[in-house]
Amino acid sequence: MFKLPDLPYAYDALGPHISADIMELHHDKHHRTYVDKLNGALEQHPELQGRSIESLLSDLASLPEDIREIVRDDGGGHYNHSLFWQWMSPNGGGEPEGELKEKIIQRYGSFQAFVDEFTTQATGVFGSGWVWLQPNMDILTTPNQDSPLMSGQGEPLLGLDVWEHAYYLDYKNQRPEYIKAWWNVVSWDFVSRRMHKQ
Ligand code: MN3
Repeated sequence: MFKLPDLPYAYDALGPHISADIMELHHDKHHRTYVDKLNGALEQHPELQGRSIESLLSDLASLPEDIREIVRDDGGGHYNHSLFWQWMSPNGGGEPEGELKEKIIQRYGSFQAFVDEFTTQATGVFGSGWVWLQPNMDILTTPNQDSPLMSGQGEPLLGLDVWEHAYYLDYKNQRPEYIKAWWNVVSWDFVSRRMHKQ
């Protein structure tokens, strides 16, 4: 059975950029619902229990049809959010260092150019979805709770949730304001550790 991971910091730790109200709702309600629904689906298929979330999401086509969409949506939600909490930190913001910074500059010309491109793509996601930085330095977007993992594009180094539930309480419908604020809490340390893990 999958478990809701604890936040690695207090609900109010990301203020004023992201409020305690949002963090509590987003983690305790939204993420918990993904975990509960995923577990509910797997209860009907004991043979799948014990598989990692990465293994389930990277091979959706092999899953029984009756739970495939639930694993895609709620399993995707669990995987994405488990990472999302770690992609933010009260000590975040600023710029990456070392090899990660070099790779970004090599691809985008400057760190600011990368931020601008990522922001443009995040702003442009229609409806609910995510924007990602991949190990090959591509920026991708996905709808709903889809992950690049599902399309064989590997695990993302960095991701941003642009569902309205991620920002509506603080920023109403102003997604660009949320994205601007989010850069102040990005944990480049965690992004860098994921890059070196691969
Ligand atoms: Mn979310």
